[in-house]
Amino acid sequence: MITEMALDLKVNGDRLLSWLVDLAKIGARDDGACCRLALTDEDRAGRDWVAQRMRELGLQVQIDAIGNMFGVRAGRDRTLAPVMTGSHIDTVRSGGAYDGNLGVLGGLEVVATLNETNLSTARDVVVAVFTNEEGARFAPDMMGSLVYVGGMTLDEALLTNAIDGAVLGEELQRIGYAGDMPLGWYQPHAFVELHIEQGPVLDMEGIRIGAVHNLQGISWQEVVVTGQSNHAGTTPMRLRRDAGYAACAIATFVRDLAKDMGGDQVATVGKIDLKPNLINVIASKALLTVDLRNTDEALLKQAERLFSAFLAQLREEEGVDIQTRPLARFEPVQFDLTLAKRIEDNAKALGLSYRPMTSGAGHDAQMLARICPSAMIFVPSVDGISHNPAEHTKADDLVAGTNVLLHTLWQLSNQEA
Ligand code: HGY
Ligand code: MN
Ligand code: MN
Repeated sequence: MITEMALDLKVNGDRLLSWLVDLAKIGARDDGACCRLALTDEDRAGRDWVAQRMRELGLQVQIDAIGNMFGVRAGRDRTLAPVMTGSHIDTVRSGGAYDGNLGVLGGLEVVATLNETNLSTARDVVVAVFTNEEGARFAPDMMGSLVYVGGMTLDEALLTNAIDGAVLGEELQRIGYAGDMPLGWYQPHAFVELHIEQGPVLDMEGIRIGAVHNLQGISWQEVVVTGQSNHAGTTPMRLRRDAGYAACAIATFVRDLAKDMGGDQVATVGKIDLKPNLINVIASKALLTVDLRNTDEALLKQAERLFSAFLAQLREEEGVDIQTRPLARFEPVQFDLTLAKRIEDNAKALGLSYRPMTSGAGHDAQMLARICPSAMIFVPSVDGISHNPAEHTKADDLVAGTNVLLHTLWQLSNQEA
């Protein structure tokens, strides 16, 4: 086995790109989106496909109690903590071809390249597929990696209800991915996640690689407004208790809140369900979600306080009942700067432009950062679009990011204890 990697070693871009195309076909919809909501039959099919690629690469496939999958390439010294990479393959309903998939398939492409060049590593190299990163069906997001690092109990996760009423543990059993590997089995030496930026920065600046230094805080809430259904024609405006109006007032408030606060504050009402949802009936009930994010924890807390004060005022003014339920709450995360610098150095050595980045999106790396040095490699998203069938990253950039991953994982997996 060879133990020195030539700097000019590159991954097989054609293989990586064909894997991305093939995986995107699983859960493909007529509108061009890729839909593999967590623990659905499409997710199972995607998992089966990835597990087959892992086996073809000679990896030992392990699955833990929350369904996280691990492809393990043995190193020379198995007593050393492994180096881990990976991401997720579950998607939002309007998913693209690269969100999460690139991190998993890029990791497998690194393994394939190491195999082909007969390169051995001191440490095990593990490619992880974390369960339910998106949180779109079962909140919170990054659930599989959160449970993995001990941030959520397995029981709590298994009892989580989906937006469609399913129970997570039952779905995990149904698709056959309730594994027996103990949670947190691998305490990685380091974790590196390759991911598309999902924002406009790299694309606008014409920069190839983002070395992610930090990631913003996330606050998700479910809001249930209860008013009174009534006739849209006969009910005087002053007597209305309109849950539909209240939901729209909330969406408008959070938008104005983000604009007034400025800086990194963002706010989204992404889901609104009205009951009875009919043209001539004043809505009796509204179920909506609020997503607030900021890179600064104190400012995120301020946004939450202002939002809560607004709800109290709305209750009074509209005469409705408003209940809130936290769905996810993660503070901003600082990644390992030594590791981020290594990513920058590798991009430079490969002749790629690079810059330090903040991640606007949540990622599994933010959870792994709780147990080991972690960082991320970003590649550009064309026009900054993601969570949308138009999500696109140029082939050269997909391959470039995977080459940075190759050299970064190689160096880390040959670091002695
Ligand atoms: O919501 C997020 O930031 C991620 O896509 N789960
Ligand atoms: Mn993702
Ligand atoms: Mn996503």
